[in-house]
Amino acid sequence: MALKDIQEQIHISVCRGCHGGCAVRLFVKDGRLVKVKPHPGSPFNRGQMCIKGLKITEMMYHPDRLLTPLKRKGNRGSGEWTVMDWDTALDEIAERIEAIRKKLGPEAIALGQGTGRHHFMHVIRFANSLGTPNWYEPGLANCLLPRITVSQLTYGGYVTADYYGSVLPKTIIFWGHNPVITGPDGELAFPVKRALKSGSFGIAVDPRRCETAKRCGMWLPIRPGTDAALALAMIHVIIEEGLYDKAFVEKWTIGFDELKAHAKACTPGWAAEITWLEPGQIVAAARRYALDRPSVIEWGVSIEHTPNSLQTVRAVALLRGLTGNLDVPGSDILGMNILRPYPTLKEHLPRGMIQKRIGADQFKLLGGFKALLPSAHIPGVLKAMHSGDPYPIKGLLNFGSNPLVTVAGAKEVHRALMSLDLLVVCDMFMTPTAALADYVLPASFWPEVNQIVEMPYVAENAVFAQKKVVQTGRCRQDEDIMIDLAKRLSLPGCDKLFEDILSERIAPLGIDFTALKERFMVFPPHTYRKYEPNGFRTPSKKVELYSKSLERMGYDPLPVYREPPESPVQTPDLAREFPYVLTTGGRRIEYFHSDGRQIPSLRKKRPDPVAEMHPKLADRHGIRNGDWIYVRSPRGEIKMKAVVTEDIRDHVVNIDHGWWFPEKKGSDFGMWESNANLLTSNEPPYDPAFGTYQLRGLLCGVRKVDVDDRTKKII
Ligand SMILES: Nc1nc2c(c(=O)[nH]1)N[C@H]1C(S)=C(S)[C@@H](COP(=O)(O)OP(=O)(O)OC[C@H]3O[C@@H](n4cnc5c(=O)[nH]c(N)nc54)[C@H](O)[C@@H]3O)O[C@H]1N2
Ligand SMILES: Nc1nc2c(c(=O)[nH]1)N[C@H]1C(S)=C(S)[C@@H](COP(=O)(O)OP(=O)(O)OC[C@H]3O[C@@H](n4cnc5c(=O)[nH]c(N)nc54)[C@H](O)[C@@H]3O)O[C@H]1N2
Ligand code: SF4
Ligand SMILES: [Mo]
Repeated sequence: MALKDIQEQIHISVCRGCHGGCAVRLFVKDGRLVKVKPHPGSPFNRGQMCIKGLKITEMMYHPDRLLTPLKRKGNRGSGEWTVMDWDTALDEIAERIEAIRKKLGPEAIALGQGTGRHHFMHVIRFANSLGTPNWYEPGLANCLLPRITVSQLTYGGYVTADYYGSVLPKTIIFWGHNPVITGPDGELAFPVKRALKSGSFGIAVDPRRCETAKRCGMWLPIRPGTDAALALAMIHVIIEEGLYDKAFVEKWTIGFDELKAHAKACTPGWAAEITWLEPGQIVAAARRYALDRPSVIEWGVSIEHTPNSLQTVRAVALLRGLTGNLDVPGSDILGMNILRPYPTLKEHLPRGMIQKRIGADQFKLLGGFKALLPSAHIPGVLKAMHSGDPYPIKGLLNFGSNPLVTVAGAKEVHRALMSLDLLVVCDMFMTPTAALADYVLPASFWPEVNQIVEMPYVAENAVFAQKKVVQTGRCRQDEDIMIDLAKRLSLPGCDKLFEDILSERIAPLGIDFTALKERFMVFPPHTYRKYEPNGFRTPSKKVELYSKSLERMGYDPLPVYREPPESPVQTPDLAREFPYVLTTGGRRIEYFHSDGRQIPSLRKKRPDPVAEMHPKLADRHGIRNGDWIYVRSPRGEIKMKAVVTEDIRDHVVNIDHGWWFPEKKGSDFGMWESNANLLTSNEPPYDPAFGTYQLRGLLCGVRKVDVDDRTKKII
């Protein structure tokens, strides 16, 4: 052993700087993480990492990191805090939860959380054991749930791209998805880059020529919010030109004739007018996907950020079924689901409470009995907080989310949080949301956490051990905090050891968590064509091109295009004042949503909130690259830095989301200046099944910031 290794301990673990999955080596010296390097032994990151993971020591040991529980001293949001020990903080929080529960019932306490963090399932467990149906995540209605649910309804399981076998995809459609930057949902940027380098042909459906599109052979610069029309036209071409897989369709699908009749009118000419694409581009993309097989569709969150999310995702999903690009080598493959489900204690949530879940009766696939992961509808929860309708919600326990910045309609979110009796926020840093809390609890970063990590996310083809190797201050892992709170409230399941929960999940692999930590990764060989012996796991045992389940729930059984509720076509009067199409939130490599703005090396790379526009659009307003501008929508106006680029189609403006300014401590952290969610709305219309609100394909205008305007507070 080298001398260096004696001084430094090296642990193999997994990064969770995004949804996660990169195998890492953590170098620990004197109880401190001194360095992180990629571990070469994983096919998912192939010995590479992104900048967010590599900067973890800078994040963990940042001077602003929360290290101890805090209690509010002055008025809500005054920024005055008392330092507390854990026992006192949790005793007091438990008492206040109990008081609300006694007075108004458990449903008056909501649980909030952020996107796919390690503690995601435990929040649901805590909510169920507390007896409240009202937990939520700002993704779900707007992120991944539509893709998972539609996959389940259409092919009986979630699908991900097959980059790990001996056959690579020949064609990859990146549909509103930029995995070279985002690598979400389990597959990481690295295998995508390798496939494109090794000859896979990429087709990017994206209003921007994003980082992934730049590596593709074809770019379809679509008008935001119109993806369902494109997918329907591709279905039309594939059927009318006879490009579908006839044997597969015959044997393994239902509803082909209905789909054929339905898509008859959805010609490339019809879709071209809606999507601002050329008919020839649509035909070429459809032919390539259907003929140059195996093919995959890498679908992203953009197709879900519309109030037509169910039908948009369904339209895209059907392309796989028509062409037989399902569970064969190099195609989109069905997950192996090698783990047992997380014990969410749903049996402890009384039936009456399920019915009381906010939004459950209206959004059946978000919160109803048929929902895969039933959760509450955020706009409804906000309303219950500030108006007491349909019943009061007076407490919010928020683990790892920054809703003031990440939920649509930031002003309403603020109003709702200000009307709470109890707000508990658990985070690593003081955020705009945490600043309004009664109690702020310090959370652990991923090298301080024990968990198991499924790859790909949801599909569970492989499992890794994430290990706690260091401890900072009094920070604690979210699950441990919830377990301690559950004990104080004597909730069901509170005596269960966390490690036993993890061990039970991996029991089907014949090992426990301790053994997994030693082995680090289990990645069984993939079984292709899992449907062959017993059919697909749908009611008909086939791919459901026509969905009777949706029909029974009152939703369209065949996909339909709906014009975005606010658009140059739908609201032409509004479009005179707000002439451009706005899309928000395309991800950046340096940041995860609203995280990371206080990390100097990341901020240096991306110092300002950005609005991208085409030179023609910029010229119309005298805007030059690097100018500060205002972007306005019918809801408000925010300040952004203009990036003028040919890599976006004319008439579209793309803005960053997640912006606040940790350095502006005394003034709401500048959250009213450049927050994209001041331009969005959480008002109806919503997707009828998921309750999705619109984050892409809104209307906006732009103007240059005048010199004397530059320091003005906008609202
Ligand atoms: N306009 C617009 N809005 C959007 C989007 C968009 O594209 N446009 N995207 C939407 C989508 S898809 C999503 S998923 C949401 C994401 O919304 P959020 O999940 O609310 O986003 P984050 O900014 O990541 O908030 C996470 C907070 O949790 C903290 N945190 C990180 N890890 C942990 C942890 O392990 N424990 C604890 N306790 N805290 C932690 C971070 O410091 C940060 O303050 O945003 C949505 N909002
Ligand atoms: N670095 C980093 N990685 C992340 C995240 C992060 O914040 N930072 N967030 C994570 C989360 S929660 C999520 S949901 C994923 C999202 O990751 P992706 O699914 O890749 O989504 P985005 O990057 O938001 O958008 C992808 C592309 O869609 C384009 N686009 C915008 N509007 C439309 C539209 O209407 N139609 C089409 N076809 N394209 C459109 C954008 O220009 C962008 O290039 O990323 C995850 N990974
Ligand atoms: S891609 Fe995600 S898991 Fe990999 S290093 Fe970056 S943040 Fe970590
Ligand atoms: Mo997300």
